[in-house]
Amino acid sequence: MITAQQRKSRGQLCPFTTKVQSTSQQKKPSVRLTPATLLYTGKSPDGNHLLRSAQYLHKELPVRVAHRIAEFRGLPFIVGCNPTILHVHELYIRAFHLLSEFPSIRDMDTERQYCKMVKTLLDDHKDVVTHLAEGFRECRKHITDESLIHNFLDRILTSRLGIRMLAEHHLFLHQDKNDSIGIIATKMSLKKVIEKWVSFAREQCELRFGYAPSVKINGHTGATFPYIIQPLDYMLPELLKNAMRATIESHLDTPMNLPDVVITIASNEVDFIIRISDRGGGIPHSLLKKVFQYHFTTANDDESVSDNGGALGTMIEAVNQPTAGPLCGFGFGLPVSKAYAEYLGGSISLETMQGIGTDVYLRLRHIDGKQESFRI
Ligand code: ADP
Ligand code: K
Ligand code: MG
Repeated sequence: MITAQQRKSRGQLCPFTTKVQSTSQQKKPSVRLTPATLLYTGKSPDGNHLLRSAQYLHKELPVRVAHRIAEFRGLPFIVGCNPTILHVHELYIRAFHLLSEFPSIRDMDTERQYCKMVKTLLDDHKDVVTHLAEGFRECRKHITDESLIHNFLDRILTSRLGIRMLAEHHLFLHQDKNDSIGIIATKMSLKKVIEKWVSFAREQCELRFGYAPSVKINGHTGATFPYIIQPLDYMLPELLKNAMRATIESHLDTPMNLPDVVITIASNEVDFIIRISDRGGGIPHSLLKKVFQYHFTTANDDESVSDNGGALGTMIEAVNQPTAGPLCGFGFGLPVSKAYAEYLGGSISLETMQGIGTDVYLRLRHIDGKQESFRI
């Protein structure tokens, strides 16, 4: 048994002795697809498209997981030793073994086995975001270079989003639906997706306070277009929750007279924009620079982390989400949403009027637009 101290003195960065034959995979570049490729790889009645899709995943997933393992190994020793982070690192190593040792997929029987394994892996990894949030919260005090944690989290979380979208796309290809191809909703109504999360966020507020701000949606409310709903299912509740919480907290003395949260939708040939405007008092000058930092939060502990279902925290554990987990008050809402938006070729920007309220702009590229959107 080698102690952590001994490993440290041997100059190992990370407390791992498990051998992973991932070096060759770590050198391989990942093959990222455009959503258009996912959309237009034709369906064939003999299921040949399923075989080709599974073969792509079979080659691609181990490469992506190997890249993440390399990043875990590059973490400072003190961080890599954190038991929660170590646990996630181990999950990735296990996933790497399962994925890379799976036999070549040449028939539908093997393909079915492969799907089963991928489904189990998705499930095993569902709490990874929460674990990373917890792990880094415990050990970030030892790290002087803030950007090290920020960049690591940006990369692992967006890579995870990509892996999950690809895996779910393949699994969903098995379903025969009129309004979707794999993970792509071919006629997504943006307003409907927003409304789903508005009701959810309002319900959570009502559970906690007994009331919630009303929401108005205007602009291109009739817009429908092909898009991938999963990342919206993460970003929208986070942004709505922030707007509602600010609205409630800045009007504690007039709960029956809350200003509306106003959402404006715009859709054009290149992208679509969602603006969420609240009159929640704005973000103080002194905090503005920090809100996009991982772990920065003004939620106090009793209303957040300890209260997993709390309206003020992240509500996502209540629904089956790709990033499910009690992230309440972890201060992950804005930074993760921003990382996702940028991964999807878009952006999140924030304009605040101190003393009045905040406008958040979520801008995303169309996947069937005039310009290339992004690669998954
Ligand atoms: P959390 O919601 O867990 O605190 P976020 O990253 O979502 O983490 O937000 C970080 C902080 O930014 C919040 O705690 C809050 O202080 C501030 N904030 C975010 N959105 C708004 C908003 N619309 N109005 C006022 N403050 C906001
Ligand atoms: K934050
Ligand atoms: Mg939040």
